Amino acid sequence: MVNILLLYAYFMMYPSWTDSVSVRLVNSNSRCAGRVEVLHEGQWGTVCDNSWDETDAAVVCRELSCGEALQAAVYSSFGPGSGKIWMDEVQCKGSESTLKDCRSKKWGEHYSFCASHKYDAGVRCSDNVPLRLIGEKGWCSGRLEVYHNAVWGSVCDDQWHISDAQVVCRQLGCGAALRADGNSVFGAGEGVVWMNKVECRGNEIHLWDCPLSLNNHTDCSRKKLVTLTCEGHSKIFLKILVLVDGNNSCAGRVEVYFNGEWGTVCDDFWDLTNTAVVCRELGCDETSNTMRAAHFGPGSGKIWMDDVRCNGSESSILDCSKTEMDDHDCKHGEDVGVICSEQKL
Ligand SMILES: *[C@@H]1O[C@H](CO)[C@@H](O)[C@H](O)[C@H]1NC(C)=O
Ligand SMILES: *[C@@H]1O[C@H](CO)[C@@H](O)[C@H](O)[C@H]1NC(C)=O
Ligand SMILES: CC(=O)N[C@H]1CO[C@H](CO)[C@@H](O)[C@@H]1O
Repeated sequence: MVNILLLYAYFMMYPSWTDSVSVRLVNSNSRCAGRVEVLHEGQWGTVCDNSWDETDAAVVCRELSCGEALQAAVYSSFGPGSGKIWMDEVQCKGSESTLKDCRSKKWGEHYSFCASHKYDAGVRCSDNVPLRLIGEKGWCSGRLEVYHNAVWGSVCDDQWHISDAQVVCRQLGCGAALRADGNSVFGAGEGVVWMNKVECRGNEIHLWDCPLSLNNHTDCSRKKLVTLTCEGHSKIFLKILVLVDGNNSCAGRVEVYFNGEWGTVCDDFWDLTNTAVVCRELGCDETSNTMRAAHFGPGSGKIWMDDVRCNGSESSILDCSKTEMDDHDCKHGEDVGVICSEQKL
């Protein structure tokens, strides 16, 4: 009887549960971006960011009817949650209709370092930010693309100024603009050119609030595209695939984000100096070990980097000497991994 009463109280308190609302994005000014929270046993809880990637984010964006996934945010970039951490090691295949159907650790089970809520996962979907930067240094710098008529396109550089870049950087959550360049500094890419003559004052909330020309600008040369650099973070993470207790976010296969895709790094010429740069970039202990030959399991998709040779003073692995991105003679069996420390807290 007590159980039935509890159940009744439960449904009265959480009617949305019956509407199968099971995921939400919080702590941003949009319902299509934020920290991921899932509803389970009548309680909202967070998702720890181990293995969190674009495929997982895409499932969330689709579930919320928020368009495409632009970013799988890690390290509580939308602020730490509180209470339960319901999911960890989420590994969606991409076809799931709800995040709750994705493979993960058991509900409520997670690595111990997740308990601090320092590693809550987040998502940005395209319906929130119809902008993205395509470049080598991750999410916060590169060639600007805007999402219009369900197609991503570039922006022409007539009248492109730092005040315009300011608005883009802010809208992407990337802090202040450091540079606003034209002339396709980050490469010419391909596809349509949607925008030209952007004239922001700098304090607008959205790029689309600025005077601009939105059209299929076939007259703009691909050598005249807008690029910018914001002060935000670079994107690199370690993918943990080995589900053994005691492993942590400072150990795993190295994956880097480039051109809208996560990819691995080949172990040719990889040495401890490289490992130390990765560990420092991630804010992990620099006392480290290199794990060659896909010790953490082979990745899939792109192998972005090969013949990486860092001198140790680089602040990002992407600054180290290496082949051109995607130019390699490796197989995923050579994916490099690192172990930076026992635990990051
Ligand atoms: C832009 O215009 C060109 C030339 O008319 C056309 O081939 C292309 O399909 C158009 N692109 C889009 C996305 O409308
Ligand atoms: C290390 O490499 C970086 C990036 O290529 C370069 O800027 C720096 O001067 C190099 N430092 C040394 C000590 O060689
Ligand atoms: C792949 C890997 O390094 N796994 C380690 C995870 O942690 C356990 C226990 O601490 C080790 O035994 C594994 O080797």
